[in-house]
Amino acid sequence: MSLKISSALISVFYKDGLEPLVRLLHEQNVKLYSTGGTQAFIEQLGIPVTAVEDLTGYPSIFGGRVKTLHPAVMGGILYRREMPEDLAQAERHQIPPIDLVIVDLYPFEETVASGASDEDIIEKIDIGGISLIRAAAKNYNDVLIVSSRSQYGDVVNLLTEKNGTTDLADRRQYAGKAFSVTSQYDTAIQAYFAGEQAPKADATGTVYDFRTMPASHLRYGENPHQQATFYGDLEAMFDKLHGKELSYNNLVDVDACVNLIDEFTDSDGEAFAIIKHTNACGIATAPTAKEAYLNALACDPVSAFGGVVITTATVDLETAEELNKLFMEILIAPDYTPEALTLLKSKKNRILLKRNAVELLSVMFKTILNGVLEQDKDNQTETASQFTTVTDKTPTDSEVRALEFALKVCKHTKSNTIVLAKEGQLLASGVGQTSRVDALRQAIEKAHSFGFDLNGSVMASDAFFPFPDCVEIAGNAGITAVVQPGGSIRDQDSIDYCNQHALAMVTTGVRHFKH
Ligand code: 93A
Repeated sequence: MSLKISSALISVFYKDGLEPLVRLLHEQNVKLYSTGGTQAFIEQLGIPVTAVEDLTGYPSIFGGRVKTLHPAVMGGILYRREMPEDLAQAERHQIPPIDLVIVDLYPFEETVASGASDEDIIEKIDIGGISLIRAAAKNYNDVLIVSSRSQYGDVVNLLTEKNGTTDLADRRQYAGKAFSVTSQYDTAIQAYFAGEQAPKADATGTVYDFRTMPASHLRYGENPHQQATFYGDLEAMFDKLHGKELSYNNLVDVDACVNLIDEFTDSDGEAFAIIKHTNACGIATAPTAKEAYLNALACDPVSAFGGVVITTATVDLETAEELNKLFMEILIAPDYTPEALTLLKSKKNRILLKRNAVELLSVMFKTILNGVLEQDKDNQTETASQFTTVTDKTPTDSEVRALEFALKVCKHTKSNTIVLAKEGQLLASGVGQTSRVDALRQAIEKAHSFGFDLNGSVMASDAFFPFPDCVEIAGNAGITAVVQPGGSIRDQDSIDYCNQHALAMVTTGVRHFKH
């Protein structure tokens, strides 16, 4: 049911970002109630606001421990608007309705992390705010709950679009978010009391709890005898325009595609990548989508069969005509022209995804032994300004661009890896080898088998060279520039070889293992 918001209670710890929402509510004639600090903030914006004390008839007491914990507040949120008994009681006790509750809780975790005293930490256990959130979320039938400052922007958009009204589906969605906020908050308090470290929040303050994420059961896991579930919001990430259900292995490859392609920006032109078993078997950048695709495909047209393809470009008809010749599992693009889409839909099982601008998780999890490993994603990419030339020969501008390109691909390829490239095109890579020499040999052999001349090409290595063997093999194959992290005690042996054979080498100081 669509409801107009007529009154709101605002009680927030951090006031930043609140102004646009308060201004919008004021414009939409919403009556505002607020607690001390928030009230002062709203007043200095020149917007009328009623103190919550005027609603309760009580001052804030016990050092602010009891501000909003009062039947007039809880009742105004919780009474059922469609129930005659509740309406009569609200009237008898003179309890006005509160249709919108906006809370930003005391920063408990931040206070713990700051090393504050036990006394200060306990004072930051929010009681009233949590109760407001739970009450409003419980009564989502009548009330909208905004339970974190991270939601202000979305709520402004919602209320602007719907002119100050909300639908039941909106309110239920925000109620779900609210219980996620309260459960994470309580988990942090529980962890504090148990003397444990609370689960780490990422930059957006999100603590990942799979139980609070939408779950989709997959047909099976990596193999048909394994059961599998995806936790997360796939529908937000992609619009599926065509094709069958995404499988477990599809999702793993889609993830690899997305992370790789995000290394490329508008300044690279259009980018196309073809992924097989999480590794790129083709990737290229070029001024046009078609050219980028053909160059990516040329890298290894054999492996490309049945691959997952991603691009930064809107897929147009001439590119779609080329793509249509390849048997691929999935194509991911920011958009498709209508003619391209019609053509690509001609293959029944081909999955076509339109990618939306949704943030990826900034952390990674992996189950091991009897626990879970968590780490930040490898979000660092070194470009020319972080390259240190360690050889007599300095790479040419074109080689530098090729080294930057190779390093981006290398970062997203299974270790041990060696990536061979020229400007804007992967020539070959050796992936997931137990020795770097094997990776290089594999790459050279592959490049030759697909007709590439490696003279003047460049090489990137995910980790340093413990011996000069790799640069020797590379030099013999015609490779002229190398990027690697550096840091081996035998670095000088590799550098000496490069100097004797006119190779350029740059180091980055950063290793990019991917296991
Ligand atoms: O100490 S409390 O648990 N007692 C309350 O009754 C109460 N009501 C709201 N803290 C309470 N709040 C919290 O106050 C809110 O969650 C918010 O973080 C903060 C806003 O206070 P002010 O508007 O005075 O800055």
